[in-house]
Amino acid sequence: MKIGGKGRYPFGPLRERFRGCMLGLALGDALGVPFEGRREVRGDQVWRAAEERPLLRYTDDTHMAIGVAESLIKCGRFEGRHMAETFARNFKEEPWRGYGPGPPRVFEKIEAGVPWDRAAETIYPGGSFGNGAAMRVAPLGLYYCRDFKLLPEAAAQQSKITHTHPLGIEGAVLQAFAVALAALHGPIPSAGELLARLRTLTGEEIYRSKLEEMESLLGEPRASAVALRLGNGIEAFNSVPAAICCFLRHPGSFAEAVVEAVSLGGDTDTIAAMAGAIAGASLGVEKIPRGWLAKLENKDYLDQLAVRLWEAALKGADGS
Ligand code: AR6
Ligand code: MG
Repeated sequence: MKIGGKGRYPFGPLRERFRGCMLGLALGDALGVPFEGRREVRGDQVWRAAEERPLLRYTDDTHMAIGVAESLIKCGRFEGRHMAETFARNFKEEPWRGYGPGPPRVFEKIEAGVPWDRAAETIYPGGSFGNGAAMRVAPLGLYYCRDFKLLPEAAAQQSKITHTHPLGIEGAVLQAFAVALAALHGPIPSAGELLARLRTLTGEEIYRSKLEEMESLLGEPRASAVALRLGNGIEAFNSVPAAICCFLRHPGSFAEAVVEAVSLGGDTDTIAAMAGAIAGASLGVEKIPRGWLAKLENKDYLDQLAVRLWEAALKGADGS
């Protein structure tokens, strides 16, 4: 089947892939967070930490993805003001989730009445290029997975609530597309085809060159080469390519993709959240280790959100 082409709409499995994506994002986030800021992490350390921790608690990555899903379900489409207010309200309820420095300042402005598409402009010169818009975008990639015309614009607009720098926006668009393609096609037919499809979306040289570089990393035995050549930092251009690469290096194993994402070090929770969202969307919830899922904080709510998002996406697709 051609990646990105018009194809069948596999109703049953698609629901399981929506669930895999939401739960996979949260698990990647939770598994990565104990290692945030480390230079490199061994895979066995990640497995052991997952086993020893009684509760796998997530951070702002998942908390904001919840806001994206809640708003899409409620509105039946992307509505900037509603999503921005949802983010601000959720932040007020749980400000301790580990948010980056920029978003709380944006939420304050939104609460003070600044329009949702203006509030983030002045937080950083040129806008933020942090990975905060990419880390949360997966539910939107799911929701618009059949609509490749609306998807890039919706992904860019949701980014602008907090991240207006072109590099922050393009990272979110690429992550949304990777999730959408994974959800639509399930197990990917070919990494090269997926990368070629993503390359058509790039306007920024840094993403184009990193997507090109990725092909040569697929057979590379050392994970450390991924961090070295694609980056592992908080900037969108230093984390979105790394997350996509971890998925492509382990397209058949959710656990291996996520463990490798954590092992890169750096912004471990966010790279693993993004890799987990893509891997979960591709492989479905049944390929996520049960022992991890059983310990995930708020698992039932995340699962319900995924199913409601799937129902809302179907409704939209039918035009009803
Ligand atoms: N110039 C210089 N540095 C920048 C710029 C810029 N224009 N934009 C961003 N940065 P922020 P986020 C750097 O505050 O993207 C949580 O831990 C700057 O160092 O917009 O939502 C999550 O788990 C700034 O502090 O927040 C993610 O890991 C940083 O990028 C992360 O935070 C983050 O940008 C998401 O953060
Ligand atoms: Mg992070």
